[in-house]
Amino acid sequence: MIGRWFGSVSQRVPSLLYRVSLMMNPQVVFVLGGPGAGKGTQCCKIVEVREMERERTMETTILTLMSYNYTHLSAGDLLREERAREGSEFGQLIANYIKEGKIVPVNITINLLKKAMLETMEKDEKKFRFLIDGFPRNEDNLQGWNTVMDGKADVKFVLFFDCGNEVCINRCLERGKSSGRSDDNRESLEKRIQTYLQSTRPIIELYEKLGKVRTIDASRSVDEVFADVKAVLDKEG
Ligand code: UP5
Ligand code: MG
Repeated sequence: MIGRWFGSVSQRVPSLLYRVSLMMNPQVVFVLGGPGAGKGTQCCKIVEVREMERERTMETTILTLMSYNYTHLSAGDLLREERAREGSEFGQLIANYIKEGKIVPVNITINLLKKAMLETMEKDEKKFRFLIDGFPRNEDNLQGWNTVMDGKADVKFVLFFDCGNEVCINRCLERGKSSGRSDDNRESLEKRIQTYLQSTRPIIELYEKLGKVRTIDASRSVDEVFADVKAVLDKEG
């Protein structure tokens, strides 16, 4: 299906992995959780991880480098980039929605996500595994995904960072001292939490019923949370 997404790459001499990937849809993990639950932090760690396994033989030490080979796409980051893009017809709308903690209409978000996925795969055909961070956040998002991506990408599971509201708010307020984010203030955060509880939790519950949610207790330290994340990824592949 990747081949169906873009034609020009097929002109190159294909690697074995690329030839296999031609028969596969892009693989997607949705990463969900409240504002400040640590979605971005953990996704960065997943992308960065390079584990070194030592295998001692009689005379040599072989170092094996391993990585999960995911590309991190934060829907919020993509929207913030679009907000800042000169000439964007959606800049003001996105700014208003983010400040109010409301969910941007899906046609905007899905086009940004699809474009980012395509560009990633065009640059490197081996990159067809994506962590989609902060999406889908409501029914509208889910319908948009299903309409646009049906048959074009496979959702493997949902990584759910479960964290109490107060912890989430305090983390974002702390970050707000230096982040410059227009929504890292108490007023926006109260709204973001309400949106999360009313609109995003039902989406997580929906995936839960399908047996697709992997829940992580995200209230602990970054490293403790990441240990659980690794356990999930090692199991799921
Ligand atoms: N931190 C992280 N983990 C920690 C830990 N274990 N212990 C202690 N501190 C920890 O982390 C937040 C802060 O906490 C950081 O300072 C970090 O160091 C610390 P981060 O990893 O950034 O958390 P994250 O869950 O990513 O928080 P974020 O604020 O990004 O979550 P949101 O989901 O609210 O924000 P997002 O950028 O996804 O969306 C922003 C807005 O965009 C939305 O409110 C909405 O208006 C809009 N939007 C849409 O409309 N549609 C979309 O699809 C996506 C976004
Ligand atoms: Mg984030």
